[in-house]
Amino acid sequence: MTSQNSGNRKSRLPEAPATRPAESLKQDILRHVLYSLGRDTERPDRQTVFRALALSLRDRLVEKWIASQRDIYSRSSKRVYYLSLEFLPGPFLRENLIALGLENEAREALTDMGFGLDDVADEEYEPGLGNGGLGRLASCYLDSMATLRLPAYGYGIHYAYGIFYQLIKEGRQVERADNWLRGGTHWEFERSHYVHPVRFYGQVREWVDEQGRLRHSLENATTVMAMACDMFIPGHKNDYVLNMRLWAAKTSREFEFSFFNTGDYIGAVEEKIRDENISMVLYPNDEAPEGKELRLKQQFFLVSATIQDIVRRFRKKGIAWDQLPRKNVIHLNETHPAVAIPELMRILVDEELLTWEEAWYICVRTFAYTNHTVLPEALEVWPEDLFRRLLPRHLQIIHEINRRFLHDVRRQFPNDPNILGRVSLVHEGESRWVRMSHLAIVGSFSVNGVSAHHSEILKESVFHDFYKIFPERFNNKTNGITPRRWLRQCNPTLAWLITEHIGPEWLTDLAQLKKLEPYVNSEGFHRAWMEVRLRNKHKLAEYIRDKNGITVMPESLFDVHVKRFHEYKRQLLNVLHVIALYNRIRSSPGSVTVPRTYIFGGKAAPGYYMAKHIIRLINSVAYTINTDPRVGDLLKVVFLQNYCVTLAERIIPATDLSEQISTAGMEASGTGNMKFALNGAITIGTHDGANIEIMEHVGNENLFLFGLLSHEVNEMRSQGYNPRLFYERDSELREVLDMIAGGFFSPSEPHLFRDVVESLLNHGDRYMVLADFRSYVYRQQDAANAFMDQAAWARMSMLNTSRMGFFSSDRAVDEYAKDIWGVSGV
Ligand code: 73E
Repeated sequence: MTSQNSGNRKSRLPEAPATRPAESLKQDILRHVLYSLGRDTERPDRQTVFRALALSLRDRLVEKWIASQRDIYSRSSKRVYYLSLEFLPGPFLRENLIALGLENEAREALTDMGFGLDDVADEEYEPGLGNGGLGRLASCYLDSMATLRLPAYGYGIHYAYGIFYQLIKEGRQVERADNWLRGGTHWEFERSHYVHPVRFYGQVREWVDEQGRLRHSLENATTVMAMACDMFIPGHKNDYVLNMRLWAAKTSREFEFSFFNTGDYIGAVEEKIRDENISMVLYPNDEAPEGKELRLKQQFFLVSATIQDIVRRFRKKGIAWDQLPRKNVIHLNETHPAVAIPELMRILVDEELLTWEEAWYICVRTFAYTNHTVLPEALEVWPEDLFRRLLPRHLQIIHEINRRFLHDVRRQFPNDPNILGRVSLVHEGESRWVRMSHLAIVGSFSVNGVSAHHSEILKESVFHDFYKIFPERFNNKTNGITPRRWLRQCNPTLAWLITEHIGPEWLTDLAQLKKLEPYVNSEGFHRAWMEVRLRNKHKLAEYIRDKNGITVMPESLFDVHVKRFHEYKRQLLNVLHVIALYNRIRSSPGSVTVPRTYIFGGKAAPGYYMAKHIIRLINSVAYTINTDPRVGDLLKVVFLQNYCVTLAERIIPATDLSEQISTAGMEASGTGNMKFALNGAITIGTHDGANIEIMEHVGNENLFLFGLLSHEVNEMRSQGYNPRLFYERDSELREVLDMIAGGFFSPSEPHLFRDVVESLLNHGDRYMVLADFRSYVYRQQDAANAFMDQAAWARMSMLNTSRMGFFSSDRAVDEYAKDIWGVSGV
């Protein structure tokens, strides 16, 4: 560790003025315009003002962070380390202003300088350091950990390029690099002297030391340095601030004096670039890992640097190693950081010279693991050869963990020899694979799923053997979302209306929303509620007109399907229904009475052919429908490009109907479903993930569930599902599929979408789109009928919001803290 001496711990923080009103904030902004950004204070542009405001807030955050750290330190609290390959924080400005209670001051200060807060906030470019739900969940949880004052740290990777920027060109997804750092880093501190070495490759040397102990060390390793970049996450108006530490890769050679003196200058620079590639780019694959060597390097890079940080803090305490689990818990967000388990073993056994048993005792009490998906293709495995080459010592340790584990299993299940192959950490077939989920389960004291339904599936099928071996480890923690960002910040007028009626406590105690229920029968509240919603829809309509050049009616039913593109999320089912509606309008005008605006958004992994093809189909269908004069205002289809947190914040408050239509049993939880319902949208969804719990809370009569249940999906599959039968029996469905296959939506390339239809009719329809089509169409009709009665719809909308209290990430994190982590607020 080459960190600078942090100075006398007792030194005092600079005195802050007792209050920091708008004037003081304005002075800070101007000071940063001049001294940090080197611009004329007379004529700063909007971007400069945004950056100066961000820097002024960072000043306040860092003061509070230091004070919070001192608190944790002086109480010697147990710490939570949340390890995630992804974080998706979204834009920080408004969030930080709200948390610091400085929104009005900022507005005033900026007005004084001739700027509007909204315009300045629009200057922010969000860090897209995650793919979707998993990364966004990590960020919601940090927000809640800060609000609950937990002694917690987020650890991740400082990717130079986040999730790609999506353009739609001629109906197709085109990816552009997301250079989120181009405007500078105003929220973070880059700690260029705060680095840890990370060592890959090389060979394991076995030797016997003077005490006769067998020792292991790594020789000829390649070393890369991990540099800390810190971003601050404030709690809601509680003066408490957490740190999200993201590691950036730096060449180790710069730290070696001789590096640039070897004569081969260009070669030296090339090596530098190769080393720094590790944190260059986020893998854009959601739920289908690419299995590339660089990805495994990224995982180990995060893990090694983080464990060094944890161990460094623990060593300072000067207490015995067996106290590690009493003072720390390391949470693994999915299996992506699971190599932390052999890494901690390696440090304890190889470096600290604990016995295997001592070290293992510590490990299994330190780690906890959350599983987020049961899709077979998403369960992470690595070729053993690759592991051996990149992390030779870790593979040895995994083998030893496995040997001992299988030994115990054999004793526990003497009559079931097949169980050994099923639970082994290494899959043995033609080729050998390390199974990361098995490693994570065996090495953790807690394994949780992310909704009640998903956690049951883990116990009953995916990890059933492990559940028999370690029943006490399995538990459920239903996901949650932060009400600060997903109501207060993204929907300020609705938030204001709520606060006006029930006070502001809901912001940190979302169950308080229940207090809205008495108002659902008040006409005045009804009106105000629907006015706010309509205003939000007007704003989104303006955005759509600006971006897509399409005019949509704010009074129409806004039916929204935004999320990553994946076949199991069934955007295709939605579009089949859109086409069916289109056909009804054409064949019997007057049969469709509720005008609808369909809004789609989401990215497809760049290598996921079918997902990209479905995006193209949606855009082609949109073009056909939007330009058909027979349709008029009855139906509009819009694809908004580059769905991201910023865009979600615009869309969600303007949504009437929220599409959550995954094949039952496939969406572990979903969190978008919660964001929509919290903002008063009604869900149309399947019996899947957290939809089921949303139904239990808001009431069956306040959402539209349809489709097969997950056990029915399984039964239908095992009995030999025949999608053709549905095609043959259902003439409306048949017409839709024939149009797509026949080139109706791609007249210049009639065969363009044939393989979409093939995947349904001839390749088994893995996601049961055809099996659920009819019940979806019926339920959509119910939704349209309900929308015609605006008073009844308003009631449903209000009841959704008022009953969503359970889905706060504060509740979820509190459960993690009590049931898994054993920590409480400082
Ligand atoms: O159901 C969502 C869940 O709400 C699930 O698909 C998602 O996690 C959300 C938060 O719990 C998820 N993402 C991934 N696995 N599950 C994933 C896998 C590999 C790479 C990136 C993301």
